Amino acid sequence: MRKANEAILVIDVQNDFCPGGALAVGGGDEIVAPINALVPEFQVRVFTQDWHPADHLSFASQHDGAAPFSTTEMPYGTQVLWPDHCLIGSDGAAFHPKLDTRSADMILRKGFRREIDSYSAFFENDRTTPTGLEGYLRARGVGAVALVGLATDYCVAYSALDAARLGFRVTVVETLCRAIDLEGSLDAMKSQMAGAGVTLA
Ligand code: VGL
Ligand code: ZN
Repeated sequence: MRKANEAILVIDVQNDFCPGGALAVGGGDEIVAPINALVPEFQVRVFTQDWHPADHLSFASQHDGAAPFSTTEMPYGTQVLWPDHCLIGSDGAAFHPKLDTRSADMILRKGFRREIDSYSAFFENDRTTPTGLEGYLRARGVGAVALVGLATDYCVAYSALDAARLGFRVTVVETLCRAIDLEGSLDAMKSQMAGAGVTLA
């Protein structure tokens, strides 16, 4: 059993990020069983769910002529335009059916506002609008977080960087993550995480 001040954050293990999904991450389903085995070791357990309205502005479909995986400038910076994914209430937004969510203390949804994406579990993509997770963890006495899930180079990495910036001790369990890896994004985010003091285990 881990110490009471250590939390596990299970990031976006949802059907759309698994093989067959709208934004499938290679091998996304391989991490489900080992995550199920790891979660019970922690006394604080948060699962996140990417949760978008159908007209979300991170979708290429909302921008005339834009191809999925191209980028656009938003008021808060550069945004990748994704295929439609994780529509609120859809099967694609549901957790992987084998993920044991009974063990979750808290399920945090993010990305539900049309105008702004939210890769991180802590802040929307402006890096300032809080999701409330920091307060939840602090209120429970958490000082360290371990991250697993999808995708290593987007939602996991942004969450890890924000957690480090907020002063949590942060470990990314790389073997229990899988990456999208768009144009070198995996190497870029790994070096950013290392530079921010995140432990890659
Ligand atoms: C994610 C792209 C778009 C993720 C979510 O969970 O890493 N990536 N939305
Ligand atoms: Zn998304």
